Amino acid sequence: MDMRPDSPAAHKVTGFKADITTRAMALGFSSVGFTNLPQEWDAAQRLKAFIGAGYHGEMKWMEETLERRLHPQNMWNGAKSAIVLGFNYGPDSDPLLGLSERDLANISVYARGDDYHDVIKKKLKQLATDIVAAYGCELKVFVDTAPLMEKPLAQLAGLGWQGKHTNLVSREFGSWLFLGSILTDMELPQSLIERDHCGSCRACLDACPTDAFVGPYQLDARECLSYLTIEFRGHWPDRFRTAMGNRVYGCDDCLAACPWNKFAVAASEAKLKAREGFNALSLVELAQLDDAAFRALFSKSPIKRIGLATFLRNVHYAMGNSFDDLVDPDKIAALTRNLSHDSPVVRGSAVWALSRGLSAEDFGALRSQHLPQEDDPDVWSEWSRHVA
Ligand code: B12
Ligand code: SF4
Ligand code: SF4
Repeated sequence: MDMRPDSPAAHKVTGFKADITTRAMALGFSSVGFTNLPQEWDAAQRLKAFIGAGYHGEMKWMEETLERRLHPQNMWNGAKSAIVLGFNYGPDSDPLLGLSERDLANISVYARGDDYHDVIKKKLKQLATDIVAAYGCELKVFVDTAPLMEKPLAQLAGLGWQGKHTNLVSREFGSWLFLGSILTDMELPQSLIERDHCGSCRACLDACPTDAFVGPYQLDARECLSYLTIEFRGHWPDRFRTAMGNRVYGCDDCLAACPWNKFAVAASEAKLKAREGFNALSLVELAQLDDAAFRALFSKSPIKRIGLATFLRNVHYAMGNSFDDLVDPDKIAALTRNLSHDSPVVRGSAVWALSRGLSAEDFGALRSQHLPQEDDPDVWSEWSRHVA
């Protein structure tokens, strides 16, 4: 495309920025920025270091797609610029309020409504269709799941900066922006790049319940509750089980600690608002879900993606943290039933929770009943290490 300043294409492109912003806002996006694709960027070296240190844990897909992740043009050679979009999902009340309600499940803000991948992808595709119709360019749409480093790209496009908690912070929306990107073969004028406004603050680093930050701007995902509850399928080390409290899906503590949230506003997209009751789901009721009930309750929710067994594991660990002096017989009954579940991780987590809720005598009786039939070595050792 001829991009000299007086060429028709250049006029078209200048108009494009205003036009695309208007169209994006009409679809519900909260912020829009434009960036040329850099020749080289620090993000590539940092991603390599992150993977090299093993901080991605069991997210093998990050390793397998490393080459493509390193630069947006590795995804599409013809890409010249990116349009980066932010979508506000700000909570309508204090997101950490539910953490003291130990009998209830705390679900992170991003998962209290419909799956944002579906909501945003639909809007991005609509925007892309409009752009192609108006400008005849080529483009590709990405949200979250593609091997594209969305946070550094969003920073280049002026949407905010990567804070010490590693997420993009916006001066207008605080920590609560989902990101989506469109790569295009047009060369678009660069938006003003946002600088880092963290200063000497370290509120997010200090707020982390598992101490998952290696340092400012660096997260060891293996220690992050978001990774442990959503991405990791196995049994957890004990220290994370107790630190998780009642966070059964994702975690918001570092996001919520950010002082820039004072400018945040509640999400206006109805599909992203918390569903009725999702701020107060009972752990004991969740522990009784079977596959069909799980699918029905979390239909269209991102929670459905992790499957029943992983979800029950999280619920059991939270139940293990919920016992007080008055042991609830319904809890004990639900956990005891799940000792016969098909999934070893469900059985193992039920053993751990029961070890924290039952007297040594009652736990010992259950152990004598179940241990002889247990054929999974991890569940076996879970029983064995809680000997009275
Ligand atoms: C893998 C992943 C995760 C992993 C790893 C998180 C992480 N920080 O990387 C896990 C499962 C833990 C996770 C958790 C969450 N995620 Co996530 N995740 C991703 C994903 C798919 C890739 C991110 C990635 O490439 N990580 C690799 C590492 C290398 O990236 P990084 O931490 O950003 O590394 C940078 C910094 O460390 C920095 N850096 C390193 N050293 C230094 C030193 C200095 C001085 C400086 C300045 C910088 C610096 O440079 C690196 C490159 O930019 C993106 C979607 C995407 N395609 O980009 C979503 C994404 C980042 N996740 C998102 C969300 C919402 C979350 C959660 C909030 C969900 C929740 N409530 O539970 C948590 C937040 C946890 C946290 N504190 O990060 C959003 C974030 C939106 C935003 N405003 O930034 C994204 C962008 C998805 C989306 N499309 O909206 N996630
Ligand atoms: S999401 Fe939670 S566990 Fe993960 S880094 Fe932030 S505060 Fe720590
Ligand atoms: S809490 Fe402080 S250090 Fe963390 S991202 Fe926000 S401003 Fe930066």
